[in-house]
Amino acid sequence: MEKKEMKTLLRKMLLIRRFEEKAAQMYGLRKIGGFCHLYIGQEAVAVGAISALDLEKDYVVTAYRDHGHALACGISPDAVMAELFGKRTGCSKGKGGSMHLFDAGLHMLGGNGIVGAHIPVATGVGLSIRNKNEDGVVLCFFGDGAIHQGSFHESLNMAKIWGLPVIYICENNQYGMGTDFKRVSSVTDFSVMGASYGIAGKQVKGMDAIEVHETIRKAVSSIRKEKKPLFFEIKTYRYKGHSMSDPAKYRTKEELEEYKRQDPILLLKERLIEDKSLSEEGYKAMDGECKSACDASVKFAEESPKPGFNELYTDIYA
Ligand SMILES: Cc1ncc(C[n+]2csc(CCOP(=O)(O)OP(=O)(O)O)c2C)c(N)n1
Ligand SMILES: [Mg+2]
Repeated sequence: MEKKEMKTLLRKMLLIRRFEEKAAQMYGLRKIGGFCHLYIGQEAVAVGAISALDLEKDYVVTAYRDHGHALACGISPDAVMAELFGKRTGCSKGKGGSMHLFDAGLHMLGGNGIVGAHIPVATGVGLSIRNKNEDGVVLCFFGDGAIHQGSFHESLNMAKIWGLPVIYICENNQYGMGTDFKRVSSVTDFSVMGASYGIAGKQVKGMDAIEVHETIRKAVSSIRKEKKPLFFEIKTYRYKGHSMSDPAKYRTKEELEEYKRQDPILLLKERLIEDKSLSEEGYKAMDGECKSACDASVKFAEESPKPGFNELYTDIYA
């Protein structure tokens, strides 16, 4: 990968990190209602994978921990923050909130609150691509808690028999709401989970944005030719609780510190500094720009209008 591309990955991860810190602060100030699941620690997964797509023709579908995926798809920090604030200028017109970020134009098809329920939706997008004879690929992200849902297994079977261009990505951050995945899974190596459907799987180091990017880039180009689903377990870790109301007492401080030492932003920053593609000052400037963009997104959200009452009856699917 070229140095310029590596810097782009670093910048995107930093933007997500600073955005999430700001969102946490705004949640504490009660500017954000409802649920709010932060992505801090997992940035390399969304950034590495989504940067391997061509969003003119490819699609992203994800679960409720979706701020990082939305930003990685190119939804602006303004539109995401305004959505968290429930404002009319939000990417879902302020009617979706944190778990339902969406932008059809940017091919980011949500943001879904029900564990595992979006896996068949992503499979359906794959079917649509196949039926229209298009060239796109769907990235479907879900958690280690979702992999035991029937929807995952039914989807993989259909994707295989119909030859659908879907890459299923389990972001294994080691926990469901508070349960260690090893306590609730018959296997601890999820990469074997596609085997009974004839779908190849692989474990990927999710703290390394470049490794994630290279893996998904190769997968995308193979799917464009071969039209068959693939499955990856990307090992990652969330630094914060499951949602804002979780003090995360089910894990040790030592475990958390161990993962922070492999922080995806730190790793890539050090790599770029080591080979002299980035200076400490250059990094600080990049960080400053990301912080300013997130500060500006708060101002934008604060100043934006709330949806009007007439909005109660628009965009209703019935
Ligand atoms: C069908 C369903 N059951 C239960 C819940 C409540 N719930 C919300 S998140 C969650 C844990 C999911 O964990 P995982 O898939 O690992 O995702 P992560 O939060 O780690 O990103 C549960 C049980 C839900 N939203 N939907
Ligand atoms: Mg999880």
